[in-house]
Amino acid sequence: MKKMLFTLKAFAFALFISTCQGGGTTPNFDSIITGRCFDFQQFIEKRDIAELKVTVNCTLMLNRLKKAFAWKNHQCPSNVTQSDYAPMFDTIKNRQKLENKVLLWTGTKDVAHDFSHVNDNYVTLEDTFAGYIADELTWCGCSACLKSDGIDYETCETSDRKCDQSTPYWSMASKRFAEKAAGKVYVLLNGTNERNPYSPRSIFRTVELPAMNETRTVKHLSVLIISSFNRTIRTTCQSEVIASLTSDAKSAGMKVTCNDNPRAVKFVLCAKYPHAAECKESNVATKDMSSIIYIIALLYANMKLFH
Ligand code: N1C
Repeated sequence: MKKMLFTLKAFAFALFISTCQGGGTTPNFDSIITGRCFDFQQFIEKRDIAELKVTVNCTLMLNRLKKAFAWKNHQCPSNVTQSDYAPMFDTIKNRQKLENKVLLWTGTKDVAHDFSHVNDNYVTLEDTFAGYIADELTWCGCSACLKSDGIDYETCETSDRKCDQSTPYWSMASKRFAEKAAGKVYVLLNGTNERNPYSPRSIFRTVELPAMNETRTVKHLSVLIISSFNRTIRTTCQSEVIASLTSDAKSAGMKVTCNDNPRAVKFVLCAKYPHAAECKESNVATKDMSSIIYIIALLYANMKLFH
């Protein structure tokens, strides 16, 4: 019995350690950032979005990015701020406005990208230089680590996501992105998530909306609420939390419209999950639906190959 208890304790401890320890900086961080930097500038030519074109010195950009966090321990509160990343952002030469194209998201990253990848009329932060180079990467520094570059490849763990050394990067990138927005802006919210879809901690609420409030160049906020297939719907356009978002956006000078499960997004989801029950609904003419799904699936596959 004692032996069993000990084994159980050891297992629980191992589980605790493994869940506490986040991963360290993404291996080959330098090469990935440099490769993405050249890649973006080369291939953006093929996408018909002039506003996204940039001129960046990749070596200088990487050095400034690393200088923001290298040799600094990851801790809470964080010792890396947005102003540490400012010199890096200053290497990105592009100040063009994005008129009627900005697609913001919160808690809906994958769908937002599925959608923007098949339609050049929508641009997410990850379609811009700053979002593209850092997407899905982890990074942090250490003051006394074994590697001589001051970057921690073992763990980037902090007690709160807010303290991650990458958080000020995303805040700064999101702020600059929102400042470029003009005309109509779209925001994709998750209607099936148990978390508040308009979370007071989200970058959308704390950074992007205030940035648009400052510039006053956004005149219309189109709220799109999407539901993951086969999940309980918790938030709709009628929900209190959307009333609160509407009120904030109106104070920022925007007209607000809201759509539950917009067809355009649903078609993209159905291209990805053609067998989902939601894609077989009789309220969509089956023949029309299949041909649209087919076209979108082709587009989707092309874009995936291209990316
Ligand atoms: O905190 P969030 O969402 O509201 O941030 C999303 C919002 C989007 O509109 C983007 O423009 O902020 C921008 N953004 C990114 O593009 C991005 N890519 C990756 C913000 N964060 C981004 N990440 C990572 O996801 C980053 O680590 C950040 O902390 C999360 C935010 O996800 P969320 O809570 O769903």
